Amino acid sequence: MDRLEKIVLVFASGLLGVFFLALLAAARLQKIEVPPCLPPEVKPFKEGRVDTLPDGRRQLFYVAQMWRFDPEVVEVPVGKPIDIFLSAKDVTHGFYLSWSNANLMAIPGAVNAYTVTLDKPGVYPIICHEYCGSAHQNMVAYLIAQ
Ligand SMILES: [Cu+2]
Repeated sequence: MDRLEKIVLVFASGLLGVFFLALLAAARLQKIEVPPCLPPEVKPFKEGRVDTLPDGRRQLFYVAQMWRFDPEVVEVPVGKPIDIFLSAKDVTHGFYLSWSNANLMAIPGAVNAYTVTLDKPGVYPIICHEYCGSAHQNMVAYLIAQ
């Protein structure tokens, strides 16, 4: 191997290491974490519901189906964590909670989850971002934070 090739190889490897460390640092600063596995007792569900835990924490179980989310309108407290569980009845749908990092796929037979805290009061639309059929654009629900 030529000396220049070795230098380029060492430089490229070092740069790769710097990029990787920058990625880890950015993820840590942004508090981005790999989502944890769901507990085994969380099974796919067919009906949407809202649970309030004894400490006041809300758990929202959303079911996506052509062309709506169930539940459609939910009131949540501002500044408290909200656990979102999501499943689908028919086909794959999307779930994007506007002005937040909650962006999930609703997959039939599976449950996806995310925890979000809404710090400002307001109406947060939830939209389907996966084309799921002819009335896909009507698929919207609302979280009302107050
Ligand atoms: Cu959809």
